[in-house]
Amino acid sequence: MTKSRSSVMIMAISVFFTISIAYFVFTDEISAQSEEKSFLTHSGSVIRTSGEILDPLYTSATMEFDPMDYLRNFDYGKISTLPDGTTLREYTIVAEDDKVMEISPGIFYNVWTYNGSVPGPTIRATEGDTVRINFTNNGSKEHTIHFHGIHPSEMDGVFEPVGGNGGKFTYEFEAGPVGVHPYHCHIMPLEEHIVHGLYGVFIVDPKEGRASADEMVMVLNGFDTDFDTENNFYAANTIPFYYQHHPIQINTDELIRIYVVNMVEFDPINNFHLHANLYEYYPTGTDTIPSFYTDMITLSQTERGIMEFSYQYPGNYLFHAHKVEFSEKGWVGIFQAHENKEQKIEEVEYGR
Ligand SMILES: [Cu+2]
Repeated sequence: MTKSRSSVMIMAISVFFTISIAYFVFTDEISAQSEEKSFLTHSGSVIRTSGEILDPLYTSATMEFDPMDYLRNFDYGKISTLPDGTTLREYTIVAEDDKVMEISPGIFYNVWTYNGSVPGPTIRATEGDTVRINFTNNGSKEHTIHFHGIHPSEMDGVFEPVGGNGGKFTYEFEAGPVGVHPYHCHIMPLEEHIVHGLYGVFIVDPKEGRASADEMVMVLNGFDTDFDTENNFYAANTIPFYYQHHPIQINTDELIRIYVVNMVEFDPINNFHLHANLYEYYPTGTDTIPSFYTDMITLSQTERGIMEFSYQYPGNYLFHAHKVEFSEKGWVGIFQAHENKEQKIEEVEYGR
């Protein structure tokens, strides 16, 4: 009787201690997980986090980006014909500066976006078309869109800051010259507005078109996630290593055309090396005759051009920055070439 009573007592005490320990352990863990902290970014925005600076809580402002979707996505605008018979292309671009994107697993960064994306949409028009951009700034700061190309001063997106919280401006100009051009915000401090993601690509096609090809856009970009004016990550199209883990599918004997734009800040140069092949290179895409036949180009800030090539043999082919630091921090990808017996490559020429 005494023995069983003491057993019950021991059991009761054990249960009490187990519950107490569990209470302290779990409540501690629960409070650690649910504890939210505010983090002030150098851009002045406040991000709520679960305690780790690089681990903000997902919110409605968390943005998703699909580099495979971006790669071959061109925005030709809403097309209509003007009274003089020329083509009008209208685009809507909305700027925001409160989005958070997981640019690498566990690395969250406050991105500033055109149409909710970094880079913004690839605007595409034909030489001589009227381009009309209906711009709304839904950010908290002033922003603009500065297009590279030829246009009147007041359409340059420099001296007409567009106020936040719904400010509007209509950019209108004739598309030209033929080529591939960047567009980006031009509010000071410029570096801050660009590196957060306010940039995109503007393609002007020649009236006679180009030879049919599998066309892609690659924006070479980087992210300074610890705000020390040095990039921590590099990429072709925003997400480090994306095209290495998700190779770009292409066909052999098919012309590949890449519109490449270097938007990396802080580092004076970037470059593009293609494996087991060479490409025709048209700097800025303005000429109809390629300037180089090479496997390596070097690009400074906003330098860009058009690359054309095809693969003869099926297989996996790397492309990457030959500045090894950049490729080791994400600027690397793979083309996976598949046998293509039906479609033979066509000569690249204009006027067809
Ligand atoms: Cu801006």
